[in-house]
Amino acid sequence: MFCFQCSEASKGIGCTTIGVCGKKPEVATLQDMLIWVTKGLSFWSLKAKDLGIKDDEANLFVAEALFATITNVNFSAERISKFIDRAIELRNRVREKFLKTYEEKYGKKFDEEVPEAAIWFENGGKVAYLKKGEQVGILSEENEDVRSLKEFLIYGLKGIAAYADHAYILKHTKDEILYFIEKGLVETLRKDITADELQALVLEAGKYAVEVMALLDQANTSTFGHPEITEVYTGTYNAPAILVSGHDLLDLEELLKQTEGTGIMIYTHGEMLPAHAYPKLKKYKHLAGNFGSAWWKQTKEFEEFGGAILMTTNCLVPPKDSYKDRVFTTGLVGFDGVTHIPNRVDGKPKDFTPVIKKALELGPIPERKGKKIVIGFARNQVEKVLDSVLKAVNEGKIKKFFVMAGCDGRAKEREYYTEFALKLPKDTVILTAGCAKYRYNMLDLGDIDGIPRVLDAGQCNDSYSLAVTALKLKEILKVDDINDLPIEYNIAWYEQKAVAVLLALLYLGVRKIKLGPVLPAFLSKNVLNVVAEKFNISTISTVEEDMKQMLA
Ligand code: SF4
Ligand code: SF3
Repeated sequence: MFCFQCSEASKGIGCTTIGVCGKKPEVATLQDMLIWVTKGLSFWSLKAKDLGIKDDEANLFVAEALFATITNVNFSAERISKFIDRAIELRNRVREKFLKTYEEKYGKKFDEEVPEAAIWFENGGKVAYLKKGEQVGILSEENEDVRSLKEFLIYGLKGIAAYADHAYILKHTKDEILYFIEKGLVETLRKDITADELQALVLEAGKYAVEVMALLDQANTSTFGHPEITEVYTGTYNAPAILVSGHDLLDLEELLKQTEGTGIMIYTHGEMLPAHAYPKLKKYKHLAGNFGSAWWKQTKEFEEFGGAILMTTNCLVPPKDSYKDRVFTTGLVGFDGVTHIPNRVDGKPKDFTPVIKKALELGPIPERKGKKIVIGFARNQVEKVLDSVLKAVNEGKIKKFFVMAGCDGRAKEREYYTEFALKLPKDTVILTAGCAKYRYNMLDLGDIDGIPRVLDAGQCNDSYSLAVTALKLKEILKVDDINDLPIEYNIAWYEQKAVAVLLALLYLGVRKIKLGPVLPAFLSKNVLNVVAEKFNISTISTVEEDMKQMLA
């Protein structure tokens, strides 16, 4: 195996024997294979599009397949193997439709050369996939810089795909986004593609990252209402309980409906925390609070929790045997030996009965005292308090904003973010989104004239909200360049959704971003130089040094 898609890539180079995340070589190889056949499917989808043929199921599947390969989503060899079966099935379906229409239209058979990924097939299922997967992985591209750019593009596409899938689940789609994902994938099959062409595609991915986050924002807010400033309790009550993690708000809503009146309390974990701020979700009295913190602490926190646990998306850590039987996966998440809640059929809600039964069987969890934290500062809510924010800026009470969005992770270096937040002068405000917030959201950093010093916009995709806020400030303060605003960017990344968020910020013209805790292993030296020079991106050093620089 060779994988270097996340910030934990072994030795800063790549995981080769087993993933630091726990991904086994077999799964890594099958994921490589899945990406490859998905490129083949995308090839025919784009060809078909040129002839006016559209296969919505196939286009969406491309996004789902990419999402399934994001770090900490799916560790199941069986499930990934089934995804490959399906990719080949859909690929052949779209191909046949195309070939038939082509012949009808031109009166001759289609005879252009096609990439191997578009036609490969061998009997043998998983065994054959593993054999082929060995040949089509990341290292099959020999040129280091081209490889770097191809993977940079694919990781951006993975993030875009995940957000597109989230939006789709809430019935919001945009064909252009799905077709761009396919275009990007197909381009990476080209042996003759130049670094310049790839660079242009990486930047174009930023445009679609903005679009998809806007689409998801629209999907979330039109379905669940605009997030409101909300106090969330972080303790637990003495009652049966289910802890819900991941990013899928519809899963949470359906579970809330199905547990009403059962006496079960529902808690959020990790990236599900922002759910408490949505009017249509917070109305459920048994959405009782937030338990624990960021994803990487789940081996400790899931064990302690005592109730049933539902993982709706990333980040799943391979569960320990001590609590594995209380964990359930759904959507694209998978782990062999963990019960999976199947997808919706015919528009009917998912059936969470096994999770509910488990929670009741486990009985009441212990009562624990917790503090309250304030969330819900997405764009709409910020707009409402913008006058007081501007007043504080004009009176010099707020000197600077620090966007500290992104991911959290287990690396020791990430203690930097807690220290950074603690040491920031009292006249600064942190704007956050994503699970990076758990490094400082319980610190009691106080407020400035009633404006909390940590404004939490929501999940990682709600970084879009932060960008909208920045653009709004640019307009009000009549500033020509977004980089002239008193905003500094200190972004933490872990997985590929954060790559999409980064590309979105670059597309919006944000420069001088600090990216940590480490620079991506997938950026070759040359590519890194170009990125650093063009966008003025650098990595973090010490808290003191960075703060001095950013406050100057
Ligand atoms: Fe390693 Fe990250 Fe890939 Fe997991 S996802 S195998 S930790 S690089
Ligand atoms: Fe966190 Fe996985 Fe990235 Fe949505 S839950 S931000 S790491």
